Amino acid sequence: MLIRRPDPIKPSEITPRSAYLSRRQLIAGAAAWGMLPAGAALAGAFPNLRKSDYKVDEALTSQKDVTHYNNFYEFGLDKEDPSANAPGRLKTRPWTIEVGGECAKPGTIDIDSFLKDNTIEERIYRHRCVEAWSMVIPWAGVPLGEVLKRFEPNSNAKYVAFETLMNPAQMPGQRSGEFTWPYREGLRIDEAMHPLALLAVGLYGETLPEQNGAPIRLVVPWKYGFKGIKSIVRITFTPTQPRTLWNIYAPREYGFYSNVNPAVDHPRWSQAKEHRIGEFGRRPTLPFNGYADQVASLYSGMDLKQYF
Ligand SMILES: Nc1nc2c(c(=O)[nH]1)N[C@H]1C(S)=C(S)[C@@H](COP(=O)(O)O)O[C@H]1N2
Ligand SMILES: [Mo]
Repeated sequence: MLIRRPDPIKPSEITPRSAYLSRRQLIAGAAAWGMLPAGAALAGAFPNLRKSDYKVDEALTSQKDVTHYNNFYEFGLDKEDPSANAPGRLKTRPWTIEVGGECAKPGTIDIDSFLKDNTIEERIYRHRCVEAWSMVIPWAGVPLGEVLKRFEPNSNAKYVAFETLMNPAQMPGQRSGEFTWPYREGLRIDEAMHPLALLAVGLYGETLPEQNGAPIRLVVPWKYGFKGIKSIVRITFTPTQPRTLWNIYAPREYGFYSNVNPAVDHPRWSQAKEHRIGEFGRRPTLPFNGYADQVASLYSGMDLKQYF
């Protein structure tokens, strides 16, 4: 994120939604007919995946780009590093999230029970990185607020803090002292409870690849991509605004709110336009990444230049 290099723009094909859906249905159908060994072939599928009304009428970014053009600094600084380094290194089982802090029922989320016990929704969201590139991604996940409510946050819970796994043996990037590890992020409690905020466990109908934050990560589509913390192991309800990795590293460049805002430039580059990966040229960036109708009221009365 901090290092600006020219975009390696590859002419990438767009996978039409119909193509990947039919592929998934083919796999499911084949498995149902006993033509595939149970388990393995279906390990990535969600038998309970439910289509949702959360979608955008824009071409999906190809599955190849979504899974090979990533930011996950625990596995290297280049866009190709996470797909090269995370699979095989990041151990995603067993996996739990510890939930605590200002709540009546602190507890643990076990990823396998979570996948069984929740309805997994497909949601097609715009994804706008602070570096001025963007994608359209079909996520699979569960609304964050529904999950948080089960732990009964109390009236001191003004914010929610998130942490990524801390494990330098699995995550070579954490051996560098450049950043304050583990990766940390946070939301105001009303942002966390907003129905658009998603805990994602998959994309393109398949289990989340390691490089995209397996087994469970945050997606907040009206904010810059770095708010979407990957491979979460801890969620804490807090009375005060949590520190975040990027805000600690460069507070002038990365604020706590980080709402997508074409009118507030990054100190080193414009945020007015974005490069949609797989397309030529640049398209204008929309306020709140196109979700203003749903979320602008969360910030009424706030000076968004000050609270960037
Ligand atoms: N733990 C962790 N989470 C992270 C990051 C990271 O380096 N480490 N990068 C962030 C940034 S800058 C972006 S743009 C998104 C990228 O998500 P994607 O690779 O699935 O597109 O993840 C965010 N979450
Ligand atoms: Mo990003």
